[in-house]
Amino acid sequence: APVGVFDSGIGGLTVAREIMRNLPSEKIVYFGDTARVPYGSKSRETVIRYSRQIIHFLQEQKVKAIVVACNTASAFALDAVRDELDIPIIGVIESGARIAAQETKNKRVGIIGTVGTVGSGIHASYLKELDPEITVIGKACPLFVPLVEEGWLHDPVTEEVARRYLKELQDQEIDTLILGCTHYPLLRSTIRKIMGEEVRLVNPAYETALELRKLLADMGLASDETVEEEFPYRFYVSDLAEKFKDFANSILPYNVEK
Ligand code: DGN
Repeated sequence: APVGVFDSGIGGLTVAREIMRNLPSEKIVYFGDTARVPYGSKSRETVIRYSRQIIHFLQEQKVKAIVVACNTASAFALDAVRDELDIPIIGVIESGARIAAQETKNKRVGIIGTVGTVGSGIHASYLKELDPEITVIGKACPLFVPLVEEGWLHDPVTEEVARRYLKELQDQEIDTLILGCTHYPLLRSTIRKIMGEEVRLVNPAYETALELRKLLADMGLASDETVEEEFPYRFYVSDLAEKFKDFANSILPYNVEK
């Protein structure tokens, strides 16, 4: 059976990409809610309702586990839906927080994400549970998502916007920064340039893929055959399939044809 992955739109492909790289035997059904993106500026209730609908769809596709690839949906909906399901479901917040707690030496961790994710304070609660001495400094960077979707990954305008947002964090002496939004790993080099080499950047997409691998192995759900189908990944979107396809082809190591 495939793994179900969903996101508010195209950003979750950064998570799907890490699953493809690190769990090459797993099939994936991906759902991107491109008709209703962004989730980052919506209320908790709305994000939970959308997430429930998508989970229902993925269950109809007979997935064996679900990855909530969207940080905002993980922040708002994961706890609400976990108990309603009889298959495992993981989000992108816990794994990122866990690695950040392990990595930080001075116990000052930054988190950047959407208004919803940063406002939820969920990273701070996980991190403080793991280590009460950790101080968490959050900063919402809402303009990053449209800049990435415009394809301006290495652009002076994006760098200028990033400098403005990250200025606050530069004064906070953080040694670890969580890229708490699906799109941000694509801005990694710009963020690194501004924050400097000393600040460890945590990519929750990668950490979540590793967590999924462990979860599937522990539950005896891992697929041990090499995927035989020519294209083991299926993508569904609620709108603008062409735009999705273009973005997918720009970041995935495969050609998505239809
Ligand atoms: N996928 C969302 C997230 O990771 O928070 C970003 C896009 C959005 O819905 N604003």
